[in-house]
Amino acid sequence: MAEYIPNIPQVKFEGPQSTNPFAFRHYNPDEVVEGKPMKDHFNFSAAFWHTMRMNGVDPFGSATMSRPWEGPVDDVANAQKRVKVFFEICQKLQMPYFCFHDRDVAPEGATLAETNKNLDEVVKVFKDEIARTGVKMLWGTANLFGNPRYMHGAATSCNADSFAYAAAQVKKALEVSLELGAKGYTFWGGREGYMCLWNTNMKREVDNLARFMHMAVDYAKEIGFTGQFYFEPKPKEPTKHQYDFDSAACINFLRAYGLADKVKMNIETNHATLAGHTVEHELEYCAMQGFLGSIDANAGDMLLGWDTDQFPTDIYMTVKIMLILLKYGGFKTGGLNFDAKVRRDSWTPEDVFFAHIGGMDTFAKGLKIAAQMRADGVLDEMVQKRYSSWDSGIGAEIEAGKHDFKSLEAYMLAKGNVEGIVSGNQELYENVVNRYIF
Ligand SMILES: [Mn+2]
Repeated sequence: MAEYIPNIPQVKFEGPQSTNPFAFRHYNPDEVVEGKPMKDHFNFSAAFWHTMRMNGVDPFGSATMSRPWEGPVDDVANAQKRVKVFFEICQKLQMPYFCFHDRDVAPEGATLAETNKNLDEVVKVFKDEIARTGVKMLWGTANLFGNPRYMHGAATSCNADSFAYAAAQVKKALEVSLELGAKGYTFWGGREGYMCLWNTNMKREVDNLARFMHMAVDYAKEIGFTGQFYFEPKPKEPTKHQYDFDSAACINFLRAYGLADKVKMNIETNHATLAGHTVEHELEYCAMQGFLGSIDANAGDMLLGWDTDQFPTDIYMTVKIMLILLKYGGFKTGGLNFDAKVRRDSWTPEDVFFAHIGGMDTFAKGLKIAAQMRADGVLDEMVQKRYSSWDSGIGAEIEAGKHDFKSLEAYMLAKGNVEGIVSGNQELYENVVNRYIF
C-alpha cells in the first residue's frame, strides 16, 4: 500500500516523558481505566470536513493549506484519492472512527441524480478503506446549508422545493450511512433558523423541522438503519437565531413533537459557549434528562465571539467532560468527534497531526485525572455533605411527598427561621480539583 504522506510516522504511545511531537504521552489505547480500555471511553473520531476540506478558507482570505495529495481538479477521482489519504491519517493517528457530510466527500453534479452517482463512486472507496483498515464510521450527516438552494434553510425553508431537495439528500445520506455501517446519524441545523422575525412564520418552520425529522426516522426504520439519531445544538451562525439553540431548547422540541425516544443530543463545546453555556453544563443537562448521545470535541476562543472550532487542549475542560461521562456510564453509541480545525496559518500536513495528538492526549489525561478523583470520592463526598439536609428530617419528608405548603408553613412557624446553612466552599472545591491536576 503506497503511502501518501510517507514523511509522517505512525503515532504511538511513548509515555509522559516523551518529547517526540509525533507520539502520545497519555493516550494509551489499551490501558484499562475504570474497567475498560481507554479507547472505548472515547471512541475518538476524525471529522472529514475539517481534516480534508476547506483548507484554511475564511471570510477574509482563500485557502492557505499545503495538501500535496490534492489534484488540480476537484473531480470524483480526486475525491477518491482524498478518502485514501484520510484513512492513512486516521490509521497513523490510531483514530478508530470518522464522520463526514455527504458533500465533503464527493463533488456535487449538475443534477441530483449525477450528485448521487458521484457520491456512490466515493462511497465504494470508503467501503474498501473501512474493510482494509478497520476504521469505522461514527455517524453520517448531510450538508443542508452550503448550496444557494438552502439560503432560507432546508427543513425550515419558506420554499417547499428546498425542503423536498433536503429530504432527498438525507434519504441518500441515510442509505450511505447504512451501507458504511455508521453507528449514528446527526441532524445539524446549518441554516435552520431566521435572520429577521418580520419575514418569518416561526410556527410553520418549526413544525416543518419536526415533520422532516420524523420522515428521516421513519425512512431509517424502513431501510433497517438502526443507528442512533443525534440533534446538535448551535445558537447562532449563520442565522441570527437557530431553532436548535441549546440542549434545553432542543430537548423541549424533541418532546413537544414526539421525537424524544428517537433522537439524542450531540453536544459541541464551541456551540455551548456561543449559547452562553459551558460544555459541561450542556452535557450534564442532557445526561440528567437521558439525552446524552455524542460529543463534538473542540474549543472556542473566549476573546473571539464566533465559532473557531479549535482543538481542545484545556485540561480543566477535559476533566469536567470525563467526570460527567464516567458518572453517566460513558457513551452508548457516541464518541468524541474532533469537530476541530488547525488554524489558518498552521498550514502543513504535520499540523493536522499535532492538533489531533494534542486533543487525544488532553482527553486521555483528563480521563485519568477524573478516574482518580472518582476513586478517591473527593468531590462526591463534599457535594453529598452540601445536600445532607435532604437526607433526613424535614428534607427527607419533603422528598418523600409527605408535605404541602400548609404543613411547611406550620413547620416554619414552629421553628422560627432557617438553620444549618453550610458554606458553598467554592474555592475549596477549586483547590481540591487543582490537587489532582498539578
Ligand atoms: Mn463549531
